[in-house]
Amino acid sequence: MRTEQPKMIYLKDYKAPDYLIDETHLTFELHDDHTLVHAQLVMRRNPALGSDLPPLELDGQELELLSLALNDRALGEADYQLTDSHLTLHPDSASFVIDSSVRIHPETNTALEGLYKSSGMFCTQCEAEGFRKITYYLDRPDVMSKFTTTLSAEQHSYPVLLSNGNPIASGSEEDGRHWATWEDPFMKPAYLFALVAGDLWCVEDSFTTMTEREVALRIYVEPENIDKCQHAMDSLKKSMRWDEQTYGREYDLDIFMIVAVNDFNMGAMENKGLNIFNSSAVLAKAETATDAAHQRVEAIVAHEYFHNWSGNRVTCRDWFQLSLKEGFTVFRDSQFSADMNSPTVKRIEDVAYLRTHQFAEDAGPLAHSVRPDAFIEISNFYTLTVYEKGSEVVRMIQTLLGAEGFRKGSDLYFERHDGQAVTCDDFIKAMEDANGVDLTQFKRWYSQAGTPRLQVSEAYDADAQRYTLTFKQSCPATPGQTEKLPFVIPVELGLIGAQGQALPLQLEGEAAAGADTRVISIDQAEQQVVFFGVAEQPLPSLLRSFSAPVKLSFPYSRDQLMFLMQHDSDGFNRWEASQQLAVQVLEELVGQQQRGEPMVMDQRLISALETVLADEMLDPAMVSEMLSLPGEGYLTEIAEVADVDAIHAAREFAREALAQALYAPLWQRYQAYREVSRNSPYVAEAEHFARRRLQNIALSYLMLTGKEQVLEACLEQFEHCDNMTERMAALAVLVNSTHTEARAKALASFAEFFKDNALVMDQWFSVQAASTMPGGLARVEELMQHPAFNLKNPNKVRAVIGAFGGQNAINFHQLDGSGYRFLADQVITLNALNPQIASRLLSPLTRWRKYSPERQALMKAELERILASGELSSDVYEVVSKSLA
Ligand code: B3K
Ligand code: ZN
Repeated sequence: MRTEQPKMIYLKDYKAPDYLIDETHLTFELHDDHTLVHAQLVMRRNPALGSDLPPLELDGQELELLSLALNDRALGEADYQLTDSHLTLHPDSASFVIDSSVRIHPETNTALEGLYKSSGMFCTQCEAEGFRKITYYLDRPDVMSKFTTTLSAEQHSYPVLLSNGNPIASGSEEDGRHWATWEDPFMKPAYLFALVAGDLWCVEDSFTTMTEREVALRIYVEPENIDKCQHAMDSLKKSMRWDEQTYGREYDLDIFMIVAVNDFNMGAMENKGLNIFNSSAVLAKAETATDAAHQRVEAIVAHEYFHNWSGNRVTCRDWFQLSLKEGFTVFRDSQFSADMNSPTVKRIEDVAYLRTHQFAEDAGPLAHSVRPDAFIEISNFYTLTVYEKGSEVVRMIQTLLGAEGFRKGSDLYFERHDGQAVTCDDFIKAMEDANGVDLTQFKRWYSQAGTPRLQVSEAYDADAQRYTLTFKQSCPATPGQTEKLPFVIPVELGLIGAQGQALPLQLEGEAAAGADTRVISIDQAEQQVVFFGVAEQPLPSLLRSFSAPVKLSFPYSRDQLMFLMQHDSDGFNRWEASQQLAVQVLEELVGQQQRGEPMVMDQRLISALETVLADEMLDPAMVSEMLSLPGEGYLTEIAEVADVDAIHAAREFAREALAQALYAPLWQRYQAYREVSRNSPYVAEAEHFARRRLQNIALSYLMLTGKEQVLEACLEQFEHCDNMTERMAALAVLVNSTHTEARAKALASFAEFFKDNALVMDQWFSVQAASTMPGGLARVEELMQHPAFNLKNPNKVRAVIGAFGGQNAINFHQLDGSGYRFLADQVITLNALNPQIASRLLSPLTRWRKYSPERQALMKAELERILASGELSSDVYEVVSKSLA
């Protein structure tokens, strides 16, 4: 908890460290009621900064100092200064050794940062600033050290003892304890340190690298989960091969380990050689994990593995540079997932997520640039902007340089900076140097927050056969940034003729027509692009593959959007046309609802989706994406003032209208696919994911018709399927239906069968917490009384409270303010237990400016109540105070 006014930390104040730590030797004595940590730090004055000897200020929090020595000389209280965040001592030579012993209490650590216990095992989470809760240290990423770690624990309860690097020695003691020593040959910052001790089993495999080295692969889990590791292991091997083939990156240690833990604040952590994962991001098998969970496991395993180069071998100089490793690594994992599955579908999913969530962040009170310039609590900056927009920025570099140029740049980056802690500027410089280009203006993407708008208009001169597109870019003000300079916006585009054919493109200065899809770099506030030799009035296909994270507008008519859905050669833009058409139709319905008029659905959306559904050649994954109407979250984001009730009513009305009109083809698809699922074993691969996805979307539409045969089919699927994907989908539609009896029965039998599987119960919780049926808050409060609920477990908090606040707008935004009050109460409780989780839960309240004055007042009042509730963690304080500012 905060004892002083929280301080803002600025990028402009960055200073290199006064001292370096060449070697770090750690000894952990793990006990059930305390842990002793001894640290020996081999240090020296940073030679780059001079030869004087300024005071040495080590970071340390919640540590009980037991002893301290400088060069073997024990220090007394007069020799150092101790506060609750620092230990200051006074070196008397340029090279010296510090020995410290501290006592810590992992057994009562509910913040899940530093060393803590989860389901009886010891584990760590040090990024960003958790290592300072383990020992006194220079806890900053630009201090890199060679670590040796010895851990000892009681052998019976903790047979497995792990840390980073390679195991070099181990032994038993007479008192029933044992120990192991690990040595990591690579220099690393403290945030990549990890330790695990527990009663774990492991699945083993091996990987032969591109230079024929054997690497042992191990996934450690609690014994009852040993049957759920194969998918993660397969994903790991695919990732290792992919990174060799795509980026020329080889793994560097003799062993790579993943450990699954049940209590974890996020998805996973890339500690060197010893990745620690939320069990939800490792464990997957057909019977207990959905297709989406399988895909998430594959993506997170890949993401953490890819960090070994983008993050660990080349790390961040300071935390303002977080996107250097996170944006780049998200980009790398998205390329990987695209290659393993369908690139178009992966792009659609990423863009839908970005536009719903990151665009909202970028338009709200917590908007910040990809490289922020100030923060109070770094944990609050593991954001969609740093991760997802950061990935979009890297993607734009690739679009501008081409795949080959980008690879040259990444090769140079890894070669030039291996073993260093660097900045986003260093990344860009490598891209520039490898390609002989100047990215100075492009770098505004790192420093300017907010989502740029790109307005496009057209003019066709039939006589001159000239077609002109005019681009106007602007960017709204964000906190602390009123004036924005033009961005470099790569716009990938093509022109389409009346027969649906791609028109040849001839730009100014070109003697003849060239490729029929181009990347045009828009770098001025207003800019014209002229196409020559255009024989007919074209329809432009703009921002193909969503080539830049901007809000594009072009005055397409609904008929033109239907035309693009049919004829655009870019798969992403065919989907985009379907979404824009649906947005126009839904916005019209919202207006009718608000005016109290009867809602009347534009038949064109129905007939467009009918065509999609009738196309047997179309990838079922694409059909699914097109059939999925824009979510309430996205409709909220694009609305000036979001009318929660009207948006929900309009979208439900449209879904029902589609279900009625398309009943026959949906029913036919559903039955055919269910038949396939019934007669073939579950396979965790893209084409099977796609089939089940469409099957389940069809089922959710069909249920809206209330037909008896659909309910029967739903129950048949729920009871007789062999996998969680079909079971969960059937349960979800029952939970959101008016078949109260069937719903209660299904929920009860599901809980009875899966009561001992925490991850399955998380799904059971969240499907109910997200149910838009009336009475949501009462349901959520009841769920929190369920024996399987536990406020100290982040997965449970996310499944119940997170799902209610984030995915259940109609219940959360009840006009009596009860949803807001509930969420604020939970934040206040969690603030004391786990500040990072408390701060994340706040997110729906931070968006208060989006809603009607009535709701705004209620939401604001809850934020104010939190602020006044007592001693706040820096995490919660920062989010609440910035939201109210
Ligand atoms: N690097 C970690 C995130 C750590 C978050 C700390 N609050 C996971 C990842 O992005 O790979
Ligand atoms: Zn990451």
